Amino acid sequence: MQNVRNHIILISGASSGIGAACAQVFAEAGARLILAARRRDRLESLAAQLQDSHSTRCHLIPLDVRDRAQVAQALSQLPADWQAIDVLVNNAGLSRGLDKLHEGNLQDWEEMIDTNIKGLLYLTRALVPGMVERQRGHVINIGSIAGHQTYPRGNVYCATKAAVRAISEGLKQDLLGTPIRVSTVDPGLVETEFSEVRFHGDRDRAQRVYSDTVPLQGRDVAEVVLFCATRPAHVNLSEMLVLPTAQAGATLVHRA
Ligand code: NDP
Ligand code: 8X3
Repeated sequence: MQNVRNHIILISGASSGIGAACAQVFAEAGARLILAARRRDRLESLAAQLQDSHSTRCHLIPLDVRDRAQVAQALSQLPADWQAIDVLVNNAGLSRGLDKLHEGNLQDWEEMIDTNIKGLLYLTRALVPGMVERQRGHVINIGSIAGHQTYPRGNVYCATKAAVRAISEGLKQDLLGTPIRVSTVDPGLVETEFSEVRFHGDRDRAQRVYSDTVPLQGRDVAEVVLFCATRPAHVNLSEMLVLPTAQAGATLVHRA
């Protein structure tokens, strides 16, 4: 098992859900954290809580991953002792809407494509060269079961997660011969702010997604991410599909 104590972990989308849970489990393992998301106040309170509970050193980069210039600037301005990033957890992402493709909202599409695909690419492009130079690093992309199975009205969201799979595969091929690892962790139903964001703030509709069943919690996924990062250097957990026991497919969820 590899120890991640004092390793530098950059987590995008750390202000909520799976990303915040990743911050928690890596803090418990003694890592240093670079926390990225748009909501600065959320990052600040998470960092304060982790500092109090685990003496975790955190560096915050409030940013919108869709903004290519902002990403490049934030990463190029990292203090010297935060530059040697060991693990990039590409987690920032969202779904917007659940509509038939021919009735879809173009703004929703752009937001998903720009965040889930382009944002992930910007961070990866900015950070992997340093990993190659240092001959050390791990990229862990948060995909989804939606990247394996397209479901009705999921169209564009599912396409973005299929893209995450393809990008992970391509990056793995391009890094072959280096010690850099690339993993994808692909969850099923996880109870986070995901559905509230998908349904543009409709909390009742969001709650129904998780009702009468037992979904995953952010921490369940975060523990798998930590497990990937702590395997011995010659072991790469290439693809991890993580479902609740009550889920057998993208749309096959047991409800009591
Ligand atoms: P949450 O909505 O709880 O968290 C999403 C995170 O992404 C937030 O921290 C949000 O921060 C961040 N984010 C969104 N857009 C941007 C942006 N433009 N720039 C920077 N950060 C951004 O949802 P989850 O934790 O569930 O989602 C995390 C990942 O897991 C996503 O990639 C999602 O697709 C994936 N996933 C989720 C599943 C689920 O059922 N919940 C299942 C499978 C995969 P902020 O708003 O502060 O910027
Ligand atoms: C999130 C899971 O099934 O809502 O990626 O698409 S699902």
